[in-house]
Order: sequence, then structure tokens, then C-alpha cells
Amino acid sequence: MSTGSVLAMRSLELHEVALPLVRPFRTSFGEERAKRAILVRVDGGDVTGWGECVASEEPRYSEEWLAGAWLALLEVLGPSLLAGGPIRDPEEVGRRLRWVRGHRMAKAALEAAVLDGWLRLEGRSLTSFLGGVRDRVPCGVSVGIAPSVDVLIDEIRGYLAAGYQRVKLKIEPGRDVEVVRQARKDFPDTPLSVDANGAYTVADLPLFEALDELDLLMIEQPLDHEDLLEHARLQARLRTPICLDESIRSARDASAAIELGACRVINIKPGRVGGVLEACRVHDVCARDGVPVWIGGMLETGVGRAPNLALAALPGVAMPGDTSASDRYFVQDVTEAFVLRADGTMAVPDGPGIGVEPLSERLEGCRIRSAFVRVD
Ligand code: OSB
Ligand code: MG
Repeated sequence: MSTGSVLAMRSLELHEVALPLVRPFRTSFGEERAKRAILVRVDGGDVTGWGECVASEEPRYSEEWLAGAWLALLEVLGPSLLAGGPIRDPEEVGRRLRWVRGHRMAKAALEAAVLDGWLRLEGRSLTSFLGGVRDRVPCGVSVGIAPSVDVLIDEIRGYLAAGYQRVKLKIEPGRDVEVVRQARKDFPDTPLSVDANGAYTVADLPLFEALDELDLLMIEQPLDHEDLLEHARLQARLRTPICLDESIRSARDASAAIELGACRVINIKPGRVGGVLEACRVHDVCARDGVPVWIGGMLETGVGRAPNLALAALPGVAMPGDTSASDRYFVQDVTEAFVLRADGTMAVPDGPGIGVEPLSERLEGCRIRSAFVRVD
């Protein structure tokens, strides 16, 4: 894929940021009030590249967590990337880091930063490099567990008024079928889905049978992330497609899950699979097997939102993603705000690289700590 540009790797910096959320985001595994993220900056001499690490504050969504990712980047992955010298081909990032097991979110941040810098040298946008075919993409919204059904219904009403084309409701045991039934009743024509983040077991079959009656687009990650076989058994009992999120960490996982019948839809997140290049391979496997995909989110700042939108422009992305506007998450984003258009779509950044960068005064305003990666 190389076309000749060579990205110098003069230095690598990590910046931890904390952005207040407009409202707490609650899922079956906890509540977040502020978004903390690690932003990675590659100094390539003539250009700068940025990437975001989506590891959460605590290791609940996956084994990775922010403080762990910080160390992994600083002491293992960052030095390993720098030690290989200049980058001629973005695929090289994955090759240099392959010896490290796991740590996909940390690896994805480095790959994104290198891609951003390298594509800026090429004068080319990430979406064009990945094979995007749309300049705007339909957007959905992921709605956290609310304190009451009334609050939830109001929140949904606000998102629909803004134009969001699909609503995903977080569920957990005790706050599931009643809530979803009410939402279905109040919004009979809205494309609705639910996301359990693995909070249920096969013993909850009656609950899934009840959800199966509510005309949902999909049920996301109902069971434990390690249990593909149980997902296959559950899918065989339901008309509603199961969508896998946490269970899919690679294109290989996607192939296996599809062959087993563990899902009929896949949520692609570049951080979860180790980078946008692997995300494209997941996309390709799903396109080959006729499985619709959409692009998920991890409450990214603008730095991580941009690559998600680039991916959402790929031809096999068949459904609105969790690619919501900056103001759904933050009082103020770290980049220029991503804005939802009245038709419920968002523009795919088309400038060189990821097409956005942190604004320096905003970065300073939300930065908690910084560090330089050293090469020994
Ligand atoms: O399961 O999709 C998920 C956020 C953090 C961790 C996991 C998930 C989510 C979301 C939010 O659903 C998606 C977004 O709007 O970024
Ligand atoms: Mg999910």
C-alpha cells in the first residue's frame, strides 16, 4: 500500500485528557461522568500525527484500562515502534508491535497517529486511503441507562428531534424489557436496538424471548464476551439478530463467530480490534460473508471520532453507527466540534490524515499529564 512517503519518528508524546460529559453515561458495568483518554502525538518533523487510545478508566469493557495502557505505551509499545526507525508503510506499525500480546486499544492509538502523520505527508485523507465511498454517514445514538423511564423517554425524544436515525438503549438485569417496551410504545417507528454489554446468561432466555417481540434491529452483546457457543445457541432461538461487540477482537474472531452462527451483525470498533487496518479486515470478512456491520464508539474525543467516521464510509457499513456529534458527549470537544446535520448524517472528514487535530488551548485546558516516550 506504500506510495513513497517516509514518516520520520522524531518523538512520541502521550497526553492524558479529561473532558466532562454533558450527562453521566451508565451501562451494565458502571457509570462514567467524565471522559478520560490518552492522546498520542507523533512528531514526524514536517507533520504531526494524532491518535486516541479508547481504554476506559477501569478494565470493565475489556482487560485494558487507561493507566495500564499508559504504561504499555510508554514502556513497551512506544519504544518498540520508535526503535524501528522511519515508517514507509502504515502496515509496519502492526508488524513492529505484533510480538506484544493483546493491548489492542494502545496499539490502535499508535497506528492511528502514524497513519495521520503519514497520510498528511501523502496529502491524502484517511477515508480515501481506507476505501470510503461516502462523504457523509447516517448516525445513531447510544443512550445510557437512565435514572427513570420518564427521563429516558425525554432523552430519546431530544435525540430524535436532533435527527439521530437509530437509538440504542443500554440494558441491564432489572432495567430491560419494561423500559424497552415503553420506548417501543412511545416511538413505534424508530429503529431501536439494545446493548447488554454481556450482562446476561443463557438462563435469561425468557427475557430475550420477550425482547424478541419488540421489533428491535438487534440485541448487542447479550452474553459473556468469551462465550461464542452460547451466543450461537441463543441466536438459534431468536428472530432478532444478535450483534457482537466485546466478543470480536479481530477479523479471525469475526470469521469464527459468523461460521458458528453466534451473530448476524457485527459492531466494529477500531480500538477493540487493534486499529483501523484490522477494522477494515473485519469489514472485509463481514462483506464476504454477507454480514452487515456498523461502527461503534467508545465516547471518543474528536481525535478518535474522525477515524470512526472514516470507517463508517466503507461500502459494507450498512447501518447507522454510534458515531454521534460532539455535543452528545462533551461540553467542549478537544477538536473542532463534530456536528450532526438536520438529516441525521455527519460529514466524513476529508482533509489530509484524520482531518482534525486537537486545538492547543483546549488540549491545555483538559490535560492531566503528559509524557515522552524514550528510545533506549
Ligand atoms: O458497548 O458500545 C458499547 C461506550 C463505552 C463502552 C462501550 C460501549 C459504549 C457505547 C457508546 O455504547 C457509544 C458511543 O456513543 O461512543
Ligand atoms: Mg456495545
